Amino acid sequence: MTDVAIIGAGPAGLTLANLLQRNGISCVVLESRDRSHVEDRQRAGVLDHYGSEIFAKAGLADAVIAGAYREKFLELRYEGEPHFFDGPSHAGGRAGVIVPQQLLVRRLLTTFLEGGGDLRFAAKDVALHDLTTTPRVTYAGGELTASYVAGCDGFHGVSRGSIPAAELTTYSFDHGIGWYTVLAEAPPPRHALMAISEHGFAAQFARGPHSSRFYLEYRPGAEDPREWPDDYTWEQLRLRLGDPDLPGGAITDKEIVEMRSFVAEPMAYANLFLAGDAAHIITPMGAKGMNLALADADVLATALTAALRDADDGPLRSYSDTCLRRTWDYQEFSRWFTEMVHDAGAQSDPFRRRLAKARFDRLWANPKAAAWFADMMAGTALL
Ligand code: RFL
Repeated sequence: MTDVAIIGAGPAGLTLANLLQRNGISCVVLESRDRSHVEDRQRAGVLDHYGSEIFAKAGLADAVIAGAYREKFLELRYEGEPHFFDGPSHAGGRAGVIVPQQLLVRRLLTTFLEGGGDLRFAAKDVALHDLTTTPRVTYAGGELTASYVAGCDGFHGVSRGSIPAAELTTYSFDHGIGWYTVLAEAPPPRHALMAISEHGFAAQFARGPHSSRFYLEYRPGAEDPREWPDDYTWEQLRLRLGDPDLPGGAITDKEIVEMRSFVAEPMAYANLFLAGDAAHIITPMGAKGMNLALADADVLATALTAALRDADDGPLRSYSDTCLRRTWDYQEFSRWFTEMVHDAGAQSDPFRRRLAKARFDRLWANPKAAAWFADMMAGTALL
């Protein structure tokens, strides 16, 4: 018997496990993959200010975010013309830091295990039972009972599917946009760069001293960019970034990123609580996916601690509502940002193109609009 069975050792599950461990609440983490797979999975890169505060507040800043590089400027390039957005100065000094997700996961894993944590890798065929009484979790080769289960097993995990369909309302939205992303041996940009152009959206981010990750919007269904010759990719990047001299280089990885949003409501059923991608996914615009997962884990850790240590289940009962407020707020922000940078393309409706330009102009003309944008980028408390 343990206090909390945590399904999944991604950012949500590992953050929750560390926070519970620090609060003296027992937990067991069950992860279906092996350790090297979990540690090497590359995804998010930006920990927002609110996310780093979660670790600072728990006394985990040194263990988790030591040495992280602080982001200052975001370059938003409009038809080749640079505009530098100084987020921290608009948000009272609050800024995100660059922490690759695999580094965050590795550090959280190490900290949890060094603290005596129980994490079982390669736990296949996890199934949840008796969620309305004393939950039981079975997996290939084992079984455990727990007072509560935290479903942190991502979008394709088993936890969400363990909730009776009649108890769940789901919302899905396809943004009708595709992103083609390539990793290239090409010098990184000075600042994170997003380019708005009639030729389509493009972005460039540093991935080490000699490489860059590029993103290019494409039309799903009408074209498959994985078939584009690399020369064409570079030509498109030069056009969209408005930089005919952009140096090329070997392309070492090509992927498609889905621009999809999903929310499941409520994020709880009986003694099961969903956190992170298990409950919601969001487009990469605004870089909020991992940060939402961490924020859910923080709220859940506090609520489980109140229930188990102080016999107060009020915070657990409001867990779903608390997290859904932030989830929808970030979904709206991500959609707002998506429209601003994609609707400017020549394929867009002319009216929407003008709206996108007005949205962009407001950021530079109205300090309150800039402050709101910077605040959303830094992450909000919303409790
Ligand atoms: P994860 O990271 O998917 O972890 C879930 C864990 O659960 C395990 N699992 C199971 N374990 C036991 N039994 C089962 N049946 C299981 N099924 C699954 C999995 O192996 C895994 O270890 O979910 P979590 O913790 O909620 O974290 C969510 C974030 O990973 C996700 O939101 C972000 O990666 C999204 N995202 C980004 N977020 C950002 O904030 N900034 C970014 O720049 C950013 N870029 C990205 C992204 C996601 C991407 N992909 C591929 C989805 C870029 C990409 C390409």
